[in-house]
Amino acid sequence: MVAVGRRDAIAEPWGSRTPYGPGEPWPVRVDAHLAEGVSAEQVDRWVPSASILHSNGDAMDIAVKDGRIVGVRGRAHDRVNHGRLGPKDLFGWQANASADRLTRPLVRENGRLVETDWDTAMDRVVARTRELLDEQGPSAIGFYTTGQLFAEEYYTLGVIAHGGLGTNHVDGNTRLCTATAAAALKESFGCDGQPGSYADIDHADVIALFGHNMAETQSVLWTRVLDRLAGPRPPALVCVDPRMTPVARAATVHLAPRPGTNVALMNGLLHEIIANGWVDHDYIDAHVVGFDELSKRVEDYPPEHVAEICDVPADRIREAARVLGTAKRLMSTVLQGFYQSHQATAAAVQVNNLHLVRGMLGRPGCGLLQMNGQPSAENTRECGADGDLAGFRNWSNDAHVADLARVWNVDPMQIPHYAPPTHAMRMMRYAEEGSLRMLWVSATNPAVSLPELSRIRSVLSQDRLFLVVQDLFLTETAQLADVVLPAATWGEKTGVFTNADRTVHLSEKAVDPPGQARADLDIFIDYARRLDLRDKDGRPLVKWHDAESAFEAWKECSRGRPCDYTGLTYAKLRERGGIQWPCTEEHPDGTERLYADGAFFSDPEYCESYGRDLLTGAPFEPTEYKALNPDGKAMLKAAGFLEPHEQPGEDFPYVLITGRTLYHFHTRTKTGRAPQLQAAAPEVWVEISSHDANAEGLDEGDLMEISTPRGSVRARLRISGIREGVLFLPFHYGYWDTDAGHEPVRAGRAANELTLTDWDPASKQPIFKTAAATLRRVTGTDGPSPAPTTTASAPVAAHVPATAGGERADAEEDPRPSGEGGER
Ligand SMILES: Nc1nc2c(c(=O)[nH]1)N[C@H]1C(S)=C(S)[C@@H](COP(=O)(O)OP(=O)(O)OC[C@H]3O[C@@H](n4cnc5c(=O)[nH]c(N)nc54)[C@H](O)[C@@H]3O)O[C@H]1N2
Ligand SMILES: Nc1nc2c(c(=O)[nH]1)N[C@H]1C(S)=C(S)[C@@H](COP(=O)(O)OP(=O)(O)OC[C@H]3O[C@@H](n4cnc5c(=O)[nH]c(N)nc54)[C@H](O)[C@@H]3O)O[C@H]1N2
Ligand SMILES: [Mo]
Repeated sequence: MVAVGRRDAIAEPWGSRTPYGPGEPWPVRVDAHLAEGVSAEQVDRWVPSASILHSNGDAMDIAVKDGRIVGVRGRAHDRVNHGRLGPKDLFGWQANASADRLTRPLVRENGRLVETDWDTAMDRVVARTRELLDEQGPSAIGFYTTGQLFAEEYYTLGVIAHGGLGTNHVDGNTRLCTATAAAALKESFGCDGQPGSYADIDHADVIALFGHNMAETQSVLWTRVLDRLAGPRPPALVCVDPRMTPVARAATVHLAPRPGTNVALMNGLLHEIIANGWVDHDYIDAHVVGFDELSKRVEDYPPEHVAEICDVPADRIREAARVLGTAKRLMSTVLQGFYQSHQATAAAVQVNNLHLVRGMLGRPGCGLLQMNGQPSAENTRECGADGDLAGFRNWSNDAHVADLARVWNVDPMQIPHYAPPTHAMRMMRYAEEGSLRMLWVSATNPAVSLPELSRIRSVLSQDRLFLVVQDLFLTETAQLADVVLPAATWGEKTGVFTNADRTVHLSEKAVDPPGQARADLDIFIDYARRLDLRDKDGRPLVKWHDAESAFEAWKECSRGRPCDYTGLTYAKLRERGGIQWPCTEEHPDGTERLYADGAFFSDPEYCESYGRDLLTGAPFEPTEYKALNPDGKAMLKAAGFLEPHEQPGEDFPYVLITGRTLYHFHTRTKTGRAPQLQAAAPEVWVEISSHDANAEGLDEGDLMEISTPRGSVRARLRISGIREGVLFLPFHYGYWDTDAGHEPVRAGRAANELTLTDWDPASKQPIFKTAAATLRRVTGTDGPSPAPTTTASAPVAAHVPATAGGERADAEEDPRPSGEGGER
């Protein structure tokens, strides 16, 4: 019998190895952490859920004792994690019970936010909505939501905004996150939806990660990769990232390009693959259009030329191309190193092209994941809360609009489709200019997460903008609001959400929310009722009253569409754990891989989008699409490389990139309140290469000021394995310090003080990962910087103490496959 192990889950985030070979099932290992002094026997109930602090969808049971959450345990039999949990999964839940949760609505009186009751707060929101509808029409009102609510909530919000008010100004922070994933999938396959499956890791002989630090951002998925690497016949690993991430350290080939040159690099790889004939012509002939154009375009990108653009050795490009080109089962993932960098969609599409020219789709091991980041970003997109039409319907296809109008029982003209949905950055512009007068922000913290914060602060704090913020805490954004609505969160409400490989999990209410906090779904439904929104027969527009009835409504809307949920029920999800869409009567167990039969969702009458010009972003007309792709095949789309807009020069000699660390989630409203996580990465830092540190005479721990044309930030220096000429800042640290009980720290700490207002023309995703910057020393070092040592920020110097969590970070590892996973 195998022994139950324990680990310090901060010091050993990925835990111990359970090696396995190609085609074998990934062994179970059930991870758990319970509050100090609580044992598993003392737990009253285990409530099924999944992690909400990344897109991986790690299935877990929430431990409840005396009406409080006291810990979590991985679910052994769930397809996603086979029981494993990462550091944020294990410790993040503690934020729920934080003493500073919002417990009552707040309204602004004489410039100050004061507590009030729900009637007063909601009546203010409704009164302002009515005034604006009367005076200016629906375009005065915008909704800015998230990738962290549940599908039922997005669907309801989409119905209210599109079908009820009729505004086109609806978007999510998914615009900052996975707009490019959606855009790239639409370009290549005519529709959103991840083709691959996490189980492709079990079968692949080559795994390629493009701008994706999976070790830190989907830590359990990385555990799966590590277990393959530790087993017989391990896969080769290709990593494209300018930092020495844990992925880069484990890679067979690591390409560290100059930031913003992904398109050139991808074209170089495709050049080699096509030139060497590593191409599946039968697959292309049967299922793909556009090969001639692509071949011609990449002719201009021989390795020597690409080596110059990207500053990567030509031979390493050849080596990577050989690994990718000769793979028998290639799995690829793409994330923010592509999506938030220059030419985002054009670059991400080249990864799709790689899979299409090699015929690597729809078979075990041939997974393609244009990853999501947030736990429910897929739902924001499929339910239409990012402005797209619900059910991946096509806003420029009148038949799709009419069909949605039928589902909602409204007039098709009620649903705005005169222009592409307004993207978040455009909404900010409209607010700045004064045409947008009310903005309802739910579950996102734009005063920290949007680029160029000095501008965002001034937009959001204008008197003429009526700002509603729905959150758990009095965040930097909530501080600027006219009305603050206290929300319930994960563990306190019920709903489904869908991870990056289309796995749907049910997350059930385990405990009551604090004070008067309410589920986001209840808040949206209440708004619709108070506004008295009606369908065309005079019946209430929103016909559901709780999570399960909302889910049933969403299922009907998804019927017949690619993201078909009609085969799912709460009862089935409760019994079985995660199931992948499409799930229908015909496919009751869900669908592991899309496009297994080479049939795509790209038929002109069915597709979600007619695509865009990758360089200008101009939407294509239906006629252009039909001419290009009359038979609904997959589409290869070529793109030339363009130089990034903001280049380093004399005054700003470095390229600044921003991103994440393993222990924190975004603006830290949750992880900053979990003691183990906060202690592991307590303060902001800046990374530099040892070459640049030596050249500038800088030491580990020096206090630096980093500046761009937009502003400056102070941070302690970490000398790391990052490439020369590049600086990295984590974007987690806003200007309110959770540790210090919400006393304002200082404005100059958030990475987004420095980033620029610029976005990808096709996906409209802001560019967080290329800006020109400079730095100067403010004071010398009095010890190492606070950056973790276990991650991409690992120090070059030997004297930095290793990051560890101690006793309070103790987690159990139970390798018995029969370990209670809470199901079956
Ligand atoms: N621990 C943790 N996990 C998370 C989150 C979190 O906040 N914390 N957030 C979740 C969310 S919403 C998201 S979107 C994902 C994001 O997950 P990732 O995309 O993996 O995370 P990032 O750190 O934003 O960026 C990944 C890498 O891009 C590299 N990069 C920067 N510029 C370039 C470039 O021009 N080219 C290339 N090739 N690479 C570049 C950076 O060096 C960085 O290592 O993580 C999810 N998981
Ligand atoms: N410089 C830079 N900026 C970036 C990025 C980067 O890499 N670099 N990454 C971008 C990306 S990919 C993302 S996803 C964004 C993330 O940016 P944000 O969305 O702004 O970050 P979060 O801290 O996750 O904010 C979520 C908010 O929702 C609240 N919340 C949590 N659960 C609930 C709930 O159930 N209901 C309600 N009503 N509220 C809830 C939390 O308290 C928190 O305030 O940042 C983007 N900004
Ligand atoms: Mo994200």
